[in-house]
Amino acid sequence: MYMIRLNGNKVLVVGLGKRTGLAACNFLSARGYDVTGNDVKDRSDLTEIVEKLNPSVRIVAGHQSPTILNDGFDFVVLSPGVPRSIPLIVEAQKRHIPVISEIELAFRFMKGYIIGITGTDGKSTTTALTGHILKELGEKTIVGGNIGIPLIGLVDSIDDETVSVIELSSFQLETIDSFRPDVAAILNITPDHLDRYANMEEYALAKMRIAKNQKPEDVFVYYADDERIAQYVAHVAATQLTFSLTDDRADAFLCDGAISVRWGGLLHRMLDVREMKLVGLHNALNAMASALMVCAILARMDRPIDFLEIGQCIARFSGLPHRMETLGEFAGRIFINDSKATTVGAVEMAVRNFTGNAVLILGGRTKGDDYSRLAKNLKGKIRALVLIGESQDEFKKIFSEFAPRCADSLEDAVREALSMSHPGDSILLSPACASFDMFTNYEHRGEVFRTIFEKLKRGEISWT
Ligand code: UMA
Repeated sequence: MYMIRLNGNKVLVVGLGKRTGLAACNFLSARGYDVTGNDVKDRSDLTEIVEKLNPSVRIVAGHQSPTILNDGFDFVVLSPGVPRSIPLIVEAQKRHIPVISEIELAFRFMKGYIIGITGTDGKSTTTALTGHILKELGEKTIVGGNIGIPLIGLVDSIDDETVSVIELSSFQLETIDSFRPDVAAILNITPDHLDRYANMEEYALAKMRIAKNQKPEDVFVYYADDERIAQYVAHVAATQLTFSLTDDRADAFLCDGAISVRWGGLLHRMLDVREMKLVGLHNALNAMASALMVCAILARMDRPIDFLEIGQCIARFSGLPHRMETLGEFAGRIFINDSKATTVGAVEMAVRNFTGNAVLILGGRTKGDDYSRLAKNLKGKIRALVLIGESQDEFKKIFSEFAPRCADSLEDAVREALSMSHPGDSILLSPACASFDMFTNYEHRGEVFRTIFEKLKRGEISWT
């Protein structure tokens, strides 16, 4: 396998975000590398990060001119939020300076076993669920990557027996080189990040990179009902395992309402989906993917597989915050926090079980998704629509048939939603957009929503 050599010790880390950039700089400088951190933001906007950086890290802030490279760097670590198309990175590539993601960097130092999970929707839940099962089975497990702590920040806690369960975004996969998971999964590929990718093919190919270094002894798990993934699997060298809602020839499927796995020539019933705390068919799919990944990694580790016990671990998993998270009831309305839903596909999934009894809070920073499709698919599902964020003008037109109301803040949006809803309805924050126009990230958006709900309950906010 061709592998970029990371010779030398002079490193440029591009993108000084709270997560990746900070962790990558500190990891490298602790190992004696000569590190420069760069960000397009001015230094005054990076105070919080600078305070946490190892003092030996040099900072170049406020611009991303290619001239930065004249300092002579041996390699570049690129944060996932920074596109490879910026002139600094284009120039680095022209000068044959290796450009890698923090995931690739971490991989060079990793031990133990690796499960890598990607997909447009459901990857955080599936990553957390897979980690939860392995932990409950008593395996030493870490969970991170695009969810929670960046992988580079976890490397020091990994040993030969650790299973690292890593959520991977397409952004992170763009600049892997030799990264090779023992078990990889692609859950689904639906339109997302089309502000970064020229088209769906480019986005899908970025996701497929998860399997590019896998060998036949590795395992690749994928959703057999997804036609887009099916187009690319012929090029995957790993042993392929499938999960499906419709095809009982898949390796995991629903058999009489039970998640069932074909393993070693036998069919094993794991659990009835009604035993799961996670609701919805999309979560049954996530659970099937997790079940296959757990079986595959246990087999790789020469551990026995107790199918019923894995089923019970799945049943006990109660999900993650900000993903169809029921906050509780106020004034007869159920508040649901689905702030993590930043794509059309995720919102379609969220409203699936509503029949006109939800008020949806939608909007934020758009990502080139097909919002007209969402407008069609919301029909009959929601009672009313409240728009937030910088997408308001665009969305007022696209969703005009719902006569949406606009709100300047999330608190105003909640007030509007309360006034448009009836007792028994749900108030659903499921924005279909990124949060960065109004919030630090989707977690922040979800926490603000939770705080508004709690203040309403305590009578600290009035809405009538
Ligand atoms: N920046 C530049 N130049 C640019 C663009 C950005 O310098 O052209 C700077 C920004 O000013 C900022 C920094 O880059 O200071 C931000 O870097 P980042 O966006 O990589 O942010 P991190 O905080 O390091 O978070 C990243 C992931 N962010 C993105 O991919 C956008 C986090 O995923 C991830 O959790 C974290 O690394 C740890 O691995 C978030 C996400 O939204 C949750 N992911 C997308 C998704 O899930 O769909 C891909």
